[in-house]
Amino acid sequence: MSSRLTGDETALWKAAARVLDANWTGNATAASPGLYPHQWSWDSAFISMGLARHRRGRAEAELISLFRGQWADGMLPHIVFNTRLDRRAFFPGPELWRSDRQPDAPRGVHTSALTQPPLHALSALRLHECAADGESSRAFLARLYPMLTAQHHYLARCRDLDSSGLIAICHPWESGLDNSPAWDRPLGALPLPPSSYAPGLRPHNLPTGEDYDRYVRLVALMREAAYRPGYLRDAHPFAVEDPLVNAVYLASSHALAAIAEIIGADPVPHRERAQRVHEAVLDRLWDAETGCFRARDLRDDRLLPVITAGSFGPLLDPELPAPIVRNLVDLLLSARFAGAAGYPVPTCDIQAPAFDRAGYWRGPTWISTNWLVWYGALTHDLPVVADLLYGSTMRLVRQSGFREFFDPFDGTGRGSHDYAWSAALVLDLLGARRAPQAA
Ligand code: 9WN
Repeated sequence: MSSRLTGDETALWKAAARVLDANWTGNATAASPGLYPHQWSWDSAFISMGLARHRRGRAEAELISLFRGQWADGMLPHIVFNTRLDRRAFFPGPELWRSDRQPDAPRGVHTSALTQPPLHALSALRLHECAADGESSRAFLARLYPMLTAQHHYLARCRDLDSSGLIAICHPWESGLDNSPAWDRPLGALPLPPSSYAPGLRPHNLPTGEDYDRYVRLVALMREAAYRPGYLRDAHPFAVEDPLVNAVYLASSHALAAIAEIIGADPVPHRERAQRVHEAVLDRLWDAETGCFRARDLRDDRLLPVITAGSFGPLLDPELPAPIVRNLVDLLLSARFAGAAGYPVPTCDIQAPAFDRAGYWRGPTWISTNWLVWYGALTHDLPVVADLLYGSTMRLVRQSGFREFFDPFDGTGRGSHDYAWSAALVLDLLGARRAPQAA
């Protein structure tokens, strides 16, 4: 901790550190002790950035532990199950995925068979940027680099379903923004499964009922096809190119290039990939008519109608043209997002019919999406926007604690308590504030 933190910031720092300490399981961090007791992929990327400011060794262990779950084809699963817990500790547990029957899945650990936004290279680079011991940090990057490269190869080889350069998600859970209204149209087009899958024990606030049945049905379809890339490309009913997922992929490709330079590997293929994604995001996901990015449904090749916080994802692209950056900032500050919310950024356009202030990813503010927009604002040297995000995020946790998500109008905390990424990203924000060069 630094003397440059105010007394109140020091109290916040200690409270956030306590959450991360309490959620530590020995080799990784439970996303939330009661609700999500296992290790989630993009959670770990966020969490390790907070751990890097608090307990450096654990930040590295967190990522290494996650990559234990990586499949032989490079796929990094969205859940790595804690084998010490009861198999029924979380639904859907290992029995839905049956990774143990897949030849590519690792032995000795159960995983899901979906992936999540590939934030990990960006996170590894951030760990390096705030490391005190440069040499040991370089050694860590050298150890992680082949795993990160394999993850990116998998995405380029198996998830660029239309050879456009963009990667597709094949399940709403892969977006990280599970029940975002952006997915309503492709999800609604799926026939309802004959019987209900979702157990009655899903906690209040989470997506339930028909949506949940469709989520599980999509997994069952993938599992029946043995998660084959050819099936995902040609037949799977849900295939969407999302601006946030692709922007994270792009930013991580730049980070991989930087990591390659640090450890003496070849950065060029990563730079070329980033350039390709940059062009394809503009070409395929920018809707000039409405001045924002939207997800594209590959099954009917149309842009999806709802504008969400994911539309701001491309701010993570350092090459985003200035007029588009201005458009996004105008939209962000308008009454559709920050302009009409006391506690921005709502995850869905407030003026959209699907907006729901309490509905998980259908309106509430989340610390992760705030952090991504904050980081994007810094990428484009927009200090006023970055300060808005910083202030709003601090106000949320000061008022309501490290909750899972928050009412965007009055800041009420919702979902689980002691949510790890909420605590971790507050540590990162505070850490960046006191050492601006690491921001
Ligand atoms: C489904 C763990 C995860 C996050 C997701 C968030 C939520 C799970 C769920 O929790 O998803 O994987 O049960 O709804 O939507 O972003 O990674 O924190």
